[in-house]
Amino acid sequence: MQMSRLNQEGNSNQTKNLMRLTAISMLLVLLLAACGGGGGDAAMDSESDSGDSMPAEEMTAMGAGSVSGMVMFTGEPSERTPVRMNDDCTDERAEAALSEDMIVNEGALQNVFVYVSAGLPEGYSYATPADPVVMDQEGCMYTPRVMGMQTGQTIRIENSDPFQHNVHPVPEDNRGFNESTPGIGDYLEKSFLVPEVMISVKCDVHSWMQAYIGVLDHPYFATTDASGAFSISGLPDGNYTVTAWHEQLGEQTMDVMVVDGGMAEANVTYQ
Ligand SMILES: [Cu+2]
Repeated sequence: MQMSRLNQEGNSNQTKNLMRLTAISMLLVLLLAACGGGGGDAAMDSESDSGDSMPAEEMTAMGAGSVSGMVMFTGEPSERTPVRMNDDCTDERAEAALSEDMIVNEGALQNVFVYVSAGLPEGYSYATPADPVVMDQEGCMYTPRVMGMQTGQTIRIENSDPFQHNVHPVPEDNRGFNESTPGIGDYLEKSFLVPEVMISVKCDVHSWMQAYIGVLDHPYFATTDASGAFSISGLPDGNYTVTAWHEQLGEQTMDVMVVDGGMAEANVTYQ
């Protein structure tokens, strides 16, 4: 009698745990889908449900302020040219890829990595996001080409192509690697432990493949979109140096002041 009650309780606890796990998994799947996180199989860590909770001393460095702006290019942009690929790759694509080292849309410069490079309050550390950042290899190009992540955060490098890519970052301060993603659905999960802007990523099979990853020990970074816009939020009040990095046009810095949790505007012009 007692045994069977214990068993029942055990079973119902198991059922509860199972339901909880299922709910968490479903939430993660929804979140991933909402972020447009591409295909691949969903081998996920179901314990990463507490991504938003941070220890108190890390919370205090977060603020309500932001730095937003536009990055423009005033020169004559060179025309984007079709990327020459091998047959495997062209067969995989609906249309030819265009070069991405300089993407200018009506004067707005895309793929500029913008980050806070000085001025953050000292003595704080910033929680490492539980969610990975995702980079895909699709049609023999990296998506995104330019991205940021935090030290210790996981980067999940997916392969959406039915053939091999190898992933070969060449950092100076971090540990590099050179590993294969043999086919569609394969992925690597890696992290970088030291701040480094930028880490160049290449594929030794397809020489034109190129990506850049900015690694920082704080969350205050962004990449300009097709309209040249960026926004860095969650900043405490203070005076900051913001640096903009572009793979062809180099770096620019500017000073901004965040007051009363408001928005500081920081526009960058490359000539
Ligand atoms: Cu490749």
